[in-house]
Amino acid sequence: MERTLVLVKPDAVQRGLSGDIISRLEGTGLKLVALKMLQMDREMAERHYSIHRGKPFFEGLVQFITSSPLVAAVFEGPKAVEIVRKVMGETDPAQAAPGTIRGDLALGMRRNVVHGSDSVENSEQEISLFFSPEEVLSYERHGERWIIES
Ligand code: IDP
Ligand code: MG
Repeated sequence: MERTLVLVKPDAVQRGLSGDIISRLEGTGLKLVALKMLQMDREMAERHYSIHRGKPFFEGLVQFITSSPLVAAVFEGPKAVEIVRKVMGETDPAQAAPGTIRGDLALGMRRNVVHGSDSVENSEQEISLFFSPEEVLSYERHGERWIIES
């Protein structure tokens, strides 16, 4: 089953929006299979955002993401990557549709409250940076057949 990494970024934790963001994603029917709070260090941030190394916003991004604790989560389900990206909205909150997390809760490009993996290939690598295999749980959910079509 497809899995994706979600980060509730430091701005959202500081603003008390962690529960709202996790709740919006749970509401889709995707299954929450891992959750923790941590503060990223520079090495971890540079690894997580390695594809952006050399871009003008890279340094500011690393400083921001390491500035305060964040919440990391893994969601699982069919098309998990695509669905989380859709609920998050566009990277620039000014372009993000109303009803999306960024459209409703953010104003600025850097302080855009949430991260979600952008592809299935990247998601597995991103998950392994934040969680050991034992921390990503496998469990039966009550009422699964009302959520996932067979
Ligand atoms: P994504 O988070 O929607 O996948 P990416 O292009 O992967 O967007 O960029 C990673 C993060 O870097 C964004 O979420 C945002 O916080 C930050 N970022 C991207 N572009 C800019 C920019 O032009 N200025 C400032 N920050 C940016
Ligand atoms: Mg990205």
